[in-house]
Amino acid sequence: MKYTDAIKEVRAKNPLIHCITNNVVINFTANGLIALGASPVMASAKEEAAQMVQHAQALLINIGTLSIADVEAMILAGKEANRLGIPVIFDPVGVGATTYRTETARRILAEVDITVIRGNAGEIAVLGGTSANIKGVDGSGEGISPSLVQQIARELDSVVIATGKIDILSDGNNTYSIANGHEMLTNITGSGCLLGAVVAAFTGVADDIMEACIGALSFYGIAAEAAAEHTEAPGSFQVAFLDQLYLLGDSASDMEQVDKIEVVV
Ligand code: ATP
Ligand code: TZP
Ligand code: MG
Ligand code: MG
Repeated sequence: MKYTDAIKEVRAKNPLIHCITNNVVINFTANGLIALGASPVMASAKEEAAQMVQHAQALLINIGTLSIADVEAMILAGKEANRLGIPVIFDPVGVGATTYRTETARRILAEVDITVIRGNAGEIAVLGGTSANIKGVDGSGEGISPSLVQQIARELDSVVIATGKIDILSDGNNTYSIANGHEMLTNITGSGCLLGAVVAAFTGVADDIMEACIGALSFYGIAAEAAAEHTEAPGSFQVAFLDQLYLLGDSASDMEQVDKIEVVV
């Protein structure tokens, strides 16, 4: 499947994405998934988190607002997703900012087989054992080298996506940069968190995980570029961005003419 067909596949199959995510972005994530053509469900009670996975095509684990109960649910759901063979996307929000976050991220990586890790460049650097400049849940805006992302993907045995002005993704062998996007995404909360959910939707319907990730990242960045054309402040940008997730991409040429995908390592 071509990466430009990935969005059509999402819209045709309307995958259910189980999101155990933070309480800042729950509503934005649900609306973003619906706009895209997927279906969200948020079920974070440990009593039902694993059972809900049985209905889903992908699982998102996001540690943005951690509690002990959430961590238990994340691990139970993650193990069930592994048993069923559905993709698990992990967003290590704020890893490195506190010991609890770092220990929890390591525990999840040890206990759950993660398909794709999506973090800002600083979070990915921390997971790779490098120190990074973390301010709360925000990265410093500094980039990360493609070869380091490739090395981290090998070490963690997952596809790794490090986002920022330029996104880098690697499965440990093939490494790409994607330069689509708009800096307005840094002026709204949850743009990284929603991207993790969008990656989950694309991987949930795909045969090839890397191709699904390339499709998700380029689609998301191009949607942001289109939204920024019509708006000049964060409130209206957020609404326009949801609209573009809904409107963009039924024609492959919408994306092919403007994508900025390169092989880098
Ligand atoms: P942070 O907490 O540092 O804001 P995040 O988890 O929100 O990080 P980002 O790295 O901001 O994640 O990535 C979210 C989306 O915003 C990605 O699609 C990324 O490509 C895009 N993005 C981030 N910074 C820029 C930028 N300066 N220019 C264009 N797009 C950007
Ligand atoms: N605090 C804890 S989680 C969160 C905040 C502000 C949302 C972070 O969203 P993103 O997508 O990483 O900007
Ligand atoms: Mg952000
Ligand atoms: Mg984030």
